[in-house]
Amino acid sequence: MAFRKDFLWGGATAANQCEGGYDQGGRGLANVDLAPVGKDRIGVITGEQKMFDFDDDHFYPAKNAIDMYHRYKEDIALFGEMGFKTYRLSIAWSRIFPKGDETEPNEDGLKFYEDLFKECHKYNIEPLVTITHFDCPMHLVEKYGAWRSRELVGFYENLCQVIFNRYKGLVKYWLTFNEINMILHAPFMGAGLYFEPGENKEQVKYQAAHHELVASAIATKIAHEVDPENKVGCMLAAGAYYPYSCNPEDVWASRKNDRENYFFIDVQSRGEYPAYAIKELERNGIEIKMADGDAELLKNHTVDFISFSYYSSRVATTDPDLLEKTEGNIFASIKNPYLKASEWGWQIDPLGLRITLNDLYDRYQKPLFIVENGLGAVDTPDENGYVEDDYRINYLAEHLQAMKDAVELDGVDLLGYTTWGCIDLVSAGTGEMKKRYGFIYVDRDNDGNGSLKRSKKKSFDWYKKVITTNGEDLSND
Ligand code: P53
Repeated sequence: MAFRKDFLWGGATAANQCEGGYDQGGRGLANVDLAPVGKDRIGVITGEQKMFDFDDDHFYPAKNAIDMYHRYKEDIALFGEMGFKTYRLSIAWSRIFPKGDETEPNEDGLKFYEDLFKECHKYNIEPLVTITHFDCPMHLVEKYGAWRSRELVGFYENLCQVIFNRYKGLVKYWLTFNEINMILHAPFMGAGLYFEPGENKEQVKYQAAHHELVASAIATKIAHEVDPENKVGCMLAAGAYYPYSCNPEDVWASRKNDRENYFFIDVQSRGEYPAYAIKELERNGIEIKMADGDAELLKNHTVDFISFSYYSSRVATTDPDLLEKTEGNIFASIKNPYLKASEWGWQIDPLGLRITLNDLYDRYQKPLFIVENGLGAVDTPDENGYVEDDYRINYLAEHLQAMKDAVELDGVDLLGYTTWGCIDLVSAGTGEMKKRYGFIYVDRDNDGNGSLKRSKKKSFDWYKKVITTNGEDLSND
């Protein structure tokens, strides 16, 4: 058998993309609530366009999302029916601390997740909890400039103290920051960073990243103190870069691009700034202010495992004629002529998953966890809400085969696999509902219309079989 007996099969979601209930239970407003659908989304999530409150000209899909806030019991029952061993979800920071800088947490918010975790355990589902999946309370954005301020480290520490203590015995797998490298690509969505005109963005981003890295080390420290059973992981938006050609310039370009992302994990896993990053920051005139004790924190509290999302590989070149960008993804990459792409232009590369698993395992020698993978596609349900999503089954089966090869043939140590958006939810990149990843269809459209009714797709039973056979049977019949 390729996979360990206790392999953690499951699915993944994020609070702001599924919960809704944005003003319920005392929840405060967060950056992620303020990303509208449509042409202004990119400006907002990249921190170029200021959107600190709702206005009447935009539709904000995260406000209500798929209303999991009220429907989580039904949804978790369906995950249980599929045989999930784990369910990855995130805590909305502003449910626990509505403003972010309070000393006392909001009991309603704490209770909500406690009930939710208990519901998971009813079905023997182990929660895998992302402490922050892109969200930052708006009060922290407005008063402190979000992660650019050192004070965020302390507020995040408070959050961790509270949740580790409260959920002791209910949760043991934690991720500190979702796709921590997203801060470089979508700084407002990823870290609440909005830039004033003329600001040195690189300086701001890397200082904020330093604060997150220190906060991540502190979280790891506290998690281990509160419960030695706790396992803490970092989380990378992964996908190896390929050189477009064997021109050494292209090879070098791909290495440099990989390092831009690995930088974060190098710190979280090896415990110090890597030499190449120190040099590069210096060359670019970026100065990171470190507080006393930061180096020790980073060194002494590295992560237990490495988790990552994988949707696609990427391509790098220095040839300006080839710089025709792929669409639909904020990770710019040129087109790979050997690959097909999804309806949103994301290139499909199962072998790239095996390559990425090997790269990460070679580099860190720690257990890995694939916490996002999947196909965003347009689904057409019949009158009962049933979708024959063979395209999704094929995508997943090919990626699972590649993952199996990495474990069986290459010896990669893999803890588990959670598909992205196991139930249809709001897209982070585009804000659309139409870009669906789920085994469970949700009746809602891009404008927020629909009954929110849940129904099983063809892939629902397929994934159930995959889990029952511990990944031995990937066939679609
Ligand atoms: P969507 C790209 C753009 C935005 C978020 O993305 C991304 C990525 C891919 O690396 O990251 C993750 O919804 C993220 C999820 C997100 C998922 O990719 O644009 O952790 O929140 O939904 C898929 O199709």
